[in-house]
Amino acid sequence: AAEVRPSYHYVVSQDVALKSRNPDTHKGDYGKVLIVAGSRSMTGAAFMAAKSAVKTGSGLVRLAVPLSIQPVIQSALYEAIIYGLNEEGGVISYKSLSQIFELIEQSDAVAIGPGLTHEGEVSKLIEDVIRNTEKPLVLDADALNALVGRLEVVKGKRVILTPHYGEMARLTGLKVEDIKNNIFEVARSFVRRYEVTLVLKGARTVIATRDGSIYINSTGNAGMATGGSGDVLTGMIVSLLGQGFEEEKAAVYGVFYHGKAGDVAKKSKGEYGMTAVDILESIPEALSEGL
Ligand code: NPW
Ligand code: AMP
Ligand code: MG
Repeated sequence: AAEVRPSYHYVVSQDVALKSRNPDTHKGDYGKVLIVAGSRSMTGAAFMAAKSAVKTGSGLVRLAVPLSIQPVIQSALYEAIIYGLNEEGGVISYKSLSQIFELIEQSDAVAIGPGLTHEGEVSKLIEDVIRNTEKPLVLDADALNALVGRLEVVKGKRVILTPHYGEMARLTGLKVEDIKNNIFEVARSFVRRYEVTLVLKGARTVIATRDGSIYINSTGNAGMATGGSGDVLTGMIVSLLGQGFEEEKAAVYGVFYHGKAGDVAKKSKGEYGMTAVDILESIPEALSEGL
């Protein structure tokens, strides 16, 4: 095949303008998303991803977590429907596969990974979920760890991968330094090989799309270097996918507004004190500017 000429786009607010909602509308028009996340020690990752999807405008968010943590999430998150999955020791088990598929059937888009851990059967479970669905997927955190050495399963699927440099190093076998020094080339050759949408997260997040384009984000700040920040992004991107945005757009818009929410949070909390929850609480203001 002929080499696709690379094109670079620096993403600014005019590129990602949102339209106000059609007044004659109902929640069914804004997508049903499923988030599979969490484990006993990482309930927060599941909470933050799901709450972020709610705040990004999904019609309905379903969150599937290990059964034993369902009550604690339920008491903190009212807007989502929380499902308890088969588990062992606070980590989802392979037996949850059929439960997950039942939920996937009812969903427009699915995110998998935040806080799942890579213990026990998690990796095999995630691989089989990916293998057997055609729904648009966001794969983050432990779903990325599950893919190490078996990336072929995502090839050509409707998948967005959201690694930070550490996760990207694991996925590719490259060193973090080599990724940092060749961000565009690494991202583009990854996408060429696996035919997915790649969100390579960092201080300047870069999105590489199937058509050979590179999008460079312009929002965000160093206060976002805090635990849970990426889990918020995952919830935002899956929400946009569920609302009907194509993968490329969901990734580019999601990254832009995630950074913008971080910039809103910084105004009142500052770079030191702002938290991932502050970022998600700032999503509404970030999304509503200009509307
Ligand atoms: P170092 O040591 O910093 O130099 P991991 P994780 C390296 C959940 N969370 N950005 C880094 O190198 C997530 O959802 C739950 C980041 C280190 O060796 C996951 O399921 C929370 N890392 C799980 O925790 C809140 C970089 O990569 C390794 C890097 C683990 O996710 C927190 C870190 O990666 C968290 O979100 C870069 N630019 N460059 C909760 N409250 O429930 C190099 N690294 O081991 O995958 O750890 O990202 O924290
Ligand atoms: P994670 O490591 O998965 O929690 O993801 C961290 C998120 O915070 C990603 O979306 C990064 O792009 C963002 N982030 C981390 N550090 C910075 C920074 N220095 N400037 C802007 N964004 C950042
Ligand atoms: Mg992360």
